[in-house]
Amino acid sequence: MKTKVAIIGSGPAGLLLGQLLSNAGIDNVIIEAQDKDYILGRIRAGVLEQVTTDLLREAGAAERMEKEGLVHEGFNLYFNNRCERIDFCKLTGGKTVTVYGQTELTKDLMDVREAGSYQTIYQAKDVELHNVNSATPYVTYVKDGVTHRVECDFIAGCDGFHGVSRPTIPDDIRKEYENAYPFGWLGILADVPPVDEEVVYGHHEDGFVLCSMRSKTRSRYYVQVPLEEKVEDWSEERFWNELKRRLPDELAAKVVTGPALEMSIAPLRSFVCEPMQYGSLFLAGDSAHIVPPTGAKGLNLAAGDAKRLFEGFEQFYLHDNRESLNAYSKECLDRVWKAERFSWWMTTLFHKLNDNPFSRKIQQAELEYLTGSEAGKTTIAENFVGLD
Ligand code: FAS
Ligand code: PHB
Repeated sequence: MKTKVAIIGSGPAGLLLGQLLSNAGIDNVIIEAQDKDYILGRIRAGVLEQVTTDLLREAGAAERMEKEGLVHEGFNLYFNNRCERIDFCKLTGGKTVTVYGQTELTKDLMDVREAGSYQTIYQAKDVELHNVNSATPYVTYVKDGVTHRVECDFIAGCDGFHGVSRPTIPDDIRKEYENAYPFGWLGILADVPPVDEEVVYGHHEDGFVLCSMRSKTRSRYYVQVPLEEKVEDWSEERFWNELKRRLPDELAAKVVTGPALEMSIAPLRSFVCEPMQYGSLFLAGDSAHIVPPTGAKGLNLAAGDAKRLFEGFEQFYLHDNRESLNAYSKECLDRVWKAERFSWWMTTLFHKLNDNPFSRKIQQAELEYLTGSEAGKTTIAENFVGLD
């Protein structure tokens, strides 16, 4: 098989890039290790920045998001037994976020791709990238016991943190930056009405708590747990009791409990790979960077990479200009590191970091200062909705 751009991975980064390329008539194929159901079964992000919703519209995949997505103008911070609302719409001159599950976004993009003529190869095993530092790279994979070869001009590594693309950049070229956190997020998805109309971030002496949603009838909650916790040790009842214990009384009283559609523990990690490109290989999304979900940035960073990489391919194929592709990594990393900072900062602000009482007093003082200052609230707001 021959194509212009071989995309590894059918998550948000790969699907968004694939749709933008397809709409511009630039030939591409997506090579994905799993099947559709597996991908759609992963419960992940929920908050979309305007850059992501605009990109969904540009890709022609925004119809359901427009109907079902919940536009939010603010969110709430609970600490020291009080609530502070951050009106990020007012503080950023009108910017909003949209609550719409990554699962739904992924499904919408898969549906649009299937309606078009560009191919996704699912359950591709033993994917390997070859000759990436040349003008004639190619990809091999095994499907149904047969080895296939895809000749291409470029490879887009959209295969997530555990994919094969990033390690294809030679060790002496690739520099990785990492910060691991000694805790994770235990999440539950349940068909119960959300406790509040907006997202709630809670700072409690026993750990972080997050109240989010997927619709007005489906809620997504998280509690911070030690890294060694096992999800099988958490019954639904234990989860609901711990969630309510960490919320202020007036909010806990409003929690509607119910059976879990899904429960899982996600580890928290900050990670950046530099550079995000090597020869004809370009990394986009989690293959290049990971943020702790406290800043709701992961999916949005992936969308930003897909948009910027598409612009590079568009310049190359439609205007015979390689400069934009050459600048991809530098321009993405500037945006990525600012999102890494905000995600790290929100994580250190809201989570129980250690047993030292001093740490908690500092966190409380910082939250008091930030929410008592127009400048403090503005910095939270402009980062949460996404920097220009
Ligand atoms: P993805 O990981 O989504 O997609 C990569 C794709 O590549 C997958 O389909 C995978 O099967 C495929 N693949 C992997 N290896 C391959 C190979 N060798 N060959 C072919 N295909 C291969 N972000 C938020 O903003 N908020 C959250 O609450 C949040 N929660 C998360 C919870 C978890 C458990 C995880 C892991 C991530 C979470 N994220 C969250 C971040 C998440 O939303 C990512 O940022 C987002 O999925 C990034 O999309 P992609 O870069 O497309 O990577
Ligand atoms: C979610 O709805 O899953 C969500 C919301 C905000 C975050 C992370 C996850 O910071």
